[in-house]
Amino acid sequence: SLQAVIFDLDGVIADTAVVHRAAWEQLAHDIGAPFDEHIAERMKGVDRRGSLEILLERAPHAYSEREKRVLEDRKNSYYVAQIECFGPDQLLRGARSAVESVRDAGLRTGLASASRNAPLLLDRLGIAELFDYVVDASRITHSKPHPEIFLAAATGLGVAPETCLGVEDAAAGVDSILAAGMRAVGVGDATVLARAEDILVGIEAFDIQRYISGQPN
Ligand code: B16
Ligand code: MG
Repeated sequence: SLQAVIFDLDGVIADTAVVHRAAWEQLAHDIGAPFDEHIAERMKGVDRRGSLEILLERAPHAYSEREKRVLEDRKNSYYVAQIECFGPDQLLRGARSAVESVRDAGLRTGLASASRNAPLLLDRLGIAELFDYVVDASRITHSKPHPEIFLAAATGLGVAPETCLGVEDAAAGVDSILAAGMRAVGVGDATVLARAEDILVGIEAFDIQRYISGQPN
């Protein structure tokens, strides 16, 4: 039976997917690399270096390891400048009550964000105390869609992966949840998240009772 729900952060709880995207788009502009919808979608849920590699696939020239680190830092500075002025208003509608409903149902709550800025963001949003366990992204070696981050969340919560439900807005994230042997709920575009057992238009539509009583479709 269901014991825990593990949430993604960017694009599920906080309205930051657009902020990451804008920061990458600015960096693309800086270095003269193309940027479009398809590239932005592929970057979702993927860690900082993985996202940079996607951007550099079509960059005008190759970059050394040292140069890549400079580019990552620059993107991060664009991102952090935006989230530093975040507050509870930047929670996606219904996010706080979704996490609270899981706790009220007697289940454990975890956070599996690839973002090394997650602790700062949780603090700014005022929801850090709602999670029983937050994965430290800096200790994860394989980016989503690898299952490592969701498995680390289950371990941290002290529950078996098959008793967990993961909630994600990115295709790479849904694949990571499924590869971890968990049930997956997608938030957002049904065509992108087709492999999830359930797809919600937004976290506002999250109803924990559906997953406690109902069997996967
Ligand atoms: P940072 P999530 C992911 O967070 C974002 O979706 C992705 O766009 C970002 O590149 C990644 O975190 C790393 O973020 O550069 O802040 O460490 O969706 O897993 O919560
Ligand atoms: Mg996300």
